[in-house]
Amino acid sequence: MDNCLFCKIIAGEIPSTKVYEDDKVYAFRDIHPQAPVHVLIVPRKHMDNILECDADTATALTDAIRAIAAQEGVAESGFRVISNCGRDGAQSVNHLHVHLLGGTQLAEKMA
Ligand code: DGP
Repeated sequence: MDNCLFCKIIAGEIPSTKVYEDDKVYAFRDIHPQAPVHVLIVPRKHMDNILECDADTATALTDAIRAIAAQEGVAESGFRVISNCGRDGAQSVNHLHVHLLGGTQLAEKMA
C-alpha cells in the first residue's frame, strides 16, 4: 500500500533490523525498544489492524511469535505480545503489527 511505513520496511525501501521472515510474515526490531527484546511482527499483506486479520494471517503471526520467542531466548522466561488498535489503542502505524516484548520482568499492569 502506498505511503505505508511498514509496507516500505517489508519491501526493503526503508532499512530495518530483520529478526525473522517467512512467506507471510516479516519481523524486525522496534526503533524505540521498550524492553531488551522488542520485536515488531508484521504480515506482508497490508491490513490496517487486527480487526482485518484473517485466519491464515493469525496462524502465521502465532507461528512467528513461537519461532521468535525461541530465537530470542525468551520462550522459557516469558514475554508479552500486544497489538495496539485504533485511536484509543494508541496505534501509531496503521499496518497490523504485534509487539513482542521480553528479556526483563515487565510491569504487572500495562498502564
Ligand atoms: P504502535 O504504537 O503500536 O503503532 O507501534 C508502532 C511502533 O513502530 C513503535 O513502537 C515504533 C515503531 N516504529 C516506528 N517507525 C519505525 C521505523 O521506521 N523502524 C522501526 N524499526 N520501528 C519503527
